[in-house]
Amino acid sequence: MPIDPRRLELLSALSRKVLWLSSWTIHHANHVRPNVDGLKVGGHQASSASLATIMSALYFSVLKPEDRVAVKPHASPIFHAIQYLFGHQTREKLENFRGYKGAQSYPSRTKDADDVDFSTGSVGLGVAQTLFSSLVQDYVGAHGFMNGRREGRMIALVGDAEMDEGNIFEALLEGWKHGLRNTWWIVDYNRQSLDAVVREGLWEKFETMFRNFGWDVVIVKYGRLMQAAFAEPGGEALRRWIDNCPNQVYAALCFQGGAAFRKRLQDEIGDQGEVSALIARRSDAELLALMSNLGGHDMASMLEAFEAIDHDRPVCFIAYTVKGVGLPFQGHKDNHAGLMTPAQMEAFRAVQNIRPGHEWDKFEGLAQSSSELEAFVSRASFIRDGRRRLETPTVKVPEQLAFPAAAQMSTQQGFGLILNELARGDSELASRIVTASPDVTVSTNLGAWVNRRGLFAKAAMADVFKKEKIPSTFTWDYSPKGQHIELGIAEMNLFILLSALGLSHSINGARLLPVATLYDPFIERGLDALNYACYQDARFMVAATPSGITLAPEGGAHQSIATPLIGMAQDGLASFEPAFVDELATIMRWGFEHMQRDLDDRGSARDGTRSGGSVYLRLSTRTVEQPKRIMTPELARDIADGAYWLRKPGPNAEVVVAYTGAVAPEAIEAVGLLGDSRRDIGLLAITSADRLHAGWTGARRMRRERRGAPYMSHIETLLAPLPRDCGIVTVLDGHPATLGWIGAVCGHRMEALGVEHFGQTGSIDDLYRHYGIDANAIIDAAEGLNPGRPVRLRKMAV
Ligand SMILES: Cc1ncc(C[n+]2csc(CCOP(=O)(O)OP(=O)(O)O)c2C)c(N)n1
Ligand SMILES: [Mg+2]
Repeated sequence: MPIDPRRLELLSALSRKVLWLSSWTIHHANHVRPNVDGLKVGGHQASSASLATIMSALYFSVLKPEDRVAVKPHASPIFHAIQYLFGHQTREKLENFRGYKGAQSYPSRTKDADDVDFSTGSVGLGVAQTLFSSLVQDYVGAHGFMNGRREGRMIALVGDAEMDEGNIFEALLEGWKHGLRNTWWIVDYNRQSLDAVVREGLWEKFETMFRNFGWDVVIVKYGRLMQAAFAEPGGEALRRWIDNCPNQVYAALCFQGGAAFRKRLQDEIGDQGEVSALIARRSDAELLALMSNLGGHDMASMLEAFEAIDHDRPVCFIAYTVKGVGLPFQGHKDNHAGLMTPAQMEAFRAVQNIRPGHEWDKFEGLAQSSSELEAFVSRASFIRDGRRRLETPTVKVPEQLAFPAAAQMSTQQGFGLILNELARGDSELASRIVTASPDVTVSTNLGAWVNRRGLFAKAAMADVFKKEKIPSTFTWDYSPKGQHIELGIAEMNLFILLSALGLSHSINGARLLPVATLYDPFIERGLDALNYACYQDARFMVAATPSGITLAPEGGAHQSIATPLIGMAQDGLASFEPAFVDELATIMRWGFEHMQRDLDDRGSARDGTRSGGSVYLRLSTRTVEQPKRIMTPELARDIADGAYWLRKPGPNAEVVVAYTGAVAPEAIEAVGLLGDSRRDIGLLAITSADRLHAGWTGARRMRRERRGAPYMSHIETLLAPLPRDCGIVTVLDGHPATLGWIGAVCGHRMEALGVEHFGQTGSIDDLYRHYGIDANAIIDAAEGLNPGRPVRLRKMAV
């Protein structure tokens, strides 16, 4: 269907306006707003210009309210400008672009006020997030959670150099396995990266690769001006020249301008009658307009490309563009951080007809009437349903999570048992849990849950082994009602999937409670994706197991040391390392509520800790004797807050041993042996170094801010009664710095034991002795801190 010329004209005008506003935003940040740092805001102007037409086409015309978009990080000024025209972004925040509480340099779900769908910034992640969000939408639909909401398309605006990020390819594979639909990736093929011009012929690689994965590929290379010129006599020769022109040369000529293009064309094509006449008919300015009229800058071509899609298969659009188009540094290989000088800005202002003092007027300088433009913008279907964050009621969490008690268990085993109990029941909580694992479902004890709840796939697929009656512990049945998403090994995919699942309450209006497993050391493999998931406030629970050197016989390569510190340092992630299964059940119960709690910047009234977020459980395969006790509400609260006395010290305490996780038996044994020679010893069970530390720093901050207020953190309350000369020995199977701060809480001398090197294999006893976290090492440390009567009995080597 031909495109209505009026619509085309209005959209083209808006795209010019958006380019002006984004340029002015950046100019303002550099030259108008007092800039005390003298720092220049770069990296946006040229990248943004690339996408002005495409994004205007999308937001003002093509997008539906149910669509969700990940915008290329450096196109953020264009995004903010579009939102400004919709009335969803303020002039004040644009004037304060990149400033304190101003519009963000990269679109941010949590920090921007203008309805960002997905945070981007670390290139590659936003792209893959759209793919996983589409899978999550399918999951939500298959489980009947759509609530009448229409299916949306998940759309990524992708930089061509962004395609170098490996996580995009990992995601493509997963998308193919899961029958991806409703996903559009629009590659801004400006053939430039940050440093330079990209390799020749990349588009061919993209094309074959996407087709290979079952995607539709649409190449939008020539704009309308070009197409008209190709139809003129001699046009074919011009097209051949354009097709054969190397990226570097084309970019350089775009920068140099019409006269340079003319000279180059004359030199290379020579005097060939018709094509020479075609070129000669155009002024330098017209020739430059023609040569930079690539598909991605041509409103009609982009609208046609988008509107021609009549299926829900995934589509990759490769849109040819010029980086910085329309600006003085267009095509220059150094333009990534390019800024217009004040003089260039004045020239640009003149071309755009912007009167001084009217820079922020919405439709200033456009030939079309403001009221018509305003009406057109307000009719955009994108904004039809209002703001885009959906509200979702929380899912009730039972008072306690049950598990069959046993005298000896590991936390990993307990995790499997707790989920198995949930899977047996019919609670609402269980119906909203989605599990996921990157090919370690069975080895992380998720098997029992999967046996009961099944694997998710859009089409049912029976377990052949079961059908053939071949005995197997695990049933591998896929169906649309399944509640486990099995992924390939790539951990990046796991965390991006968690990010998508964990935003479902806001994106799809359907609350899901994602629970994932992976091996603890491989957290580092997916760390950036984990960080981004937290940054955009996705909510999930991740059980990382096995961990530390405790997995001794498994081999040195899988041991993890740094993960407790990652857990502490990662914003938005509450980390726990329980020793016993009743602690784990308490933490998971707390976690399911924490995952659903709204973020409150003020934090908890006691110590300022965050009110909601995701949860990281660092678990172990070590079988440990379990305490027999009743989980009182006080104990449950202490476990969630991070610590409790397993043996409460008296008023004359000489030594306290504080441990975390799988080394509980060593700590208990050391305290027993120390007890022979000392009267007053304490044993502190630390379930979360992270929450303890956050509470401690939070309470100090609150006391400073509100002088005299009686804010006390949990760890201060626990340690305050200890005499000043009491020594504290901390121990964990992880980096000693995790607990190494505890002496500073009330000024106690301390010794922090932990693991600083890894890679050795052996039995748990061998390795604990080797790395100095066994009972004897704890005793040695205690004696070093507080010399008293020496301990007579030592743990004997076995
Ligand atoms: C993971 C990551 N590495 C590096 C960067 C720094 N960086 C920002 S933009 C960019 C180049 C982007 O090129 P392209 O995707 O082609 O976008 P263009 O600027 O050409 O539009 C780089 C390397 C980043 N943001 N994220
Ligand atoms: Mg590029």
